[in-house]
Amino acid sequence: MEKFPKDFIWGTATSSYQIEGGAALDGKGPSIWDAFSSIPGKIFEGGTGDVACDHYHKFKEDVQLMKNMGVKAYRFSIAWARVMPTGKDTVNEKGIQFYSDLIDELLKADITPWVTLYHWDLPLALQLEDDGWLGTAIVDHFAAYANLCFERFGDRVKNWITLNEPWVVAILGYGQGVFAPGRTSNSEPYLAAHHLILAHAKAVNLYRENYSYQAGQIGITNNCDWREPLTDSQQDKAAAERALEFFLAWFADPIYKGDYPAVMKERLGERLPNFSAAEKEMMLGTSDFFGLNHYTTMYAAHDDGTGKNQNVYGNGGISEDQAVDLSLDKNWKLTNMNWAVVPWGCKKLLAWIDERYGQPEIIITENGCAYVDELVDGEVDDQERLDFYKGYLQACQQAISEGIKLKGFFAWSFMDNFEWASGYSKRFGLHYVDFETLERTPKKSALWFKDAIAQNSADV
Ligand code: GBH
Repeated sequence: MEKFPKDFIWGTATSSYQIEGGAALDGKGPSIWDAFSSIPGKIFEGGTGDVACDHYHKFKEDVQLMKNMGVKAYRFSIAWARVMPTGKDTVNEKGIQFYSDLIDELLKADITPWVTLYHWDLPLALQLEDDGWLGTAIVDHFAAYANLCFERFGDRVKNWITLNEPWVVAILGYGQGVFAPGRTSNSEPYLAAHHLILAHAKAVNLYRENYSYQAGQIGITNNCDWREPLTDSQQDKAAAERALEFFLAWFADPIYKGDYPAVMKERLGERLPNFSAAEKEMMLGTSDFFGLNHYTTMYAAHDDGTGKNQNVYGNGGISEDQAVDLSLDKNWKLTNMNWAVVPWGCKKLLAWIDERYGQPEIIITENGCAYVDELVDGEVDDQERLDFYKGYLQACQQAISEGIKLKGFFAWSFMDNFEWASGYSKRFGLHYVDFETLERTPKKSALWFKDAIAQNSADV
């Protein structure tokens, strides 16, 4: 049986708005997701995160369920507006207390906390007063908020992730408008992304300068789906490479190489902001590990202008900027999100990162799938999810055996939750949540994980 390295980090992940509820409790301020989900038509069947999984009240039970699974690490996010209701200045001590109690509960259960500072729930006040990620003020506000978290939690939290998936914030929030704050533009995504990267870099610099005594590590999590050339033609190979650059290198190049990819500069002209020399220096090397969220794969072909496949299958960012046509293979199995299950794409992406960024330590901070799960006689037989994880974890194992420095894997998600624009209609969890009673039940995949973790292998 093929084993993972001894110290492999087996974890599971969630985010604040998707699970906590308590949207206006104990002094929490509103976030852009509270506002966005209150607008009719934005969320499937009008779902909101007002209650979600009520993790705010049930966190002890949830930690116990994690402990039952034997996970070594738990990745969660802090709701900025819970600890700073207006996003700046005033601190909400009750909000601090909630996360402090959660951290203590995890440590008591021998589970290492991995904390994401920003998983999309920006304090609404910062959107209204400072234009959210479009304004420059956000960089300092984010750093001050990060500072508060390091100061209050850094004695116990040693693993920090500044931002979750800035690509999603920029493209879905400011390009396509399907996520908060719901704006549509072909230039704002590049501006928002610019401030996201600078905010990340400033927070990391601050952590390293002021909190080195805490002896923790800090990084960023980017998301990327694999892009496989549709044919062997030079044009399609170049299209796939370009698609990956517009997807992942957009955010990773500034951090690992000090600037945006050349292809983005060429194609975007003045819609892509410039970094000053001082900013480049501030950004360079600001990730102690390469955080990666990976879900799926698509074929990429050169878009010859006829746009035959263009955007039919999904979202490739602002596709006209890339001149890439995306498509799926008819033989690929699809999840309930219509995302294709292609484990070898995961391995190829890991190899691409390994090569382009000089063998960084990589952590898969999210991987998972939605299926139509049903609770029958107290059990959920989600064999498809189990097969999905088996496939992706075996691909991870192969990558490691080829020398790629993959250090950990967090399953998305610990439990079914508020799936953004899809509301409560998509289930990604290892635990089933009945959204009427809020009762949690481990799915078959959670039980499989328990064995996999115990044996430190995907071949169980
Ligand atoms: C993650 O993002 C989020 O971090 C998490 O909060 C969320 O619950 C989870 O995914 C599940 O959705 O639309 O066909 O072009 C996932 C990022 C980016 C992965 C887009 C899939 C698109 C396939 N996603 N990608 S398609």
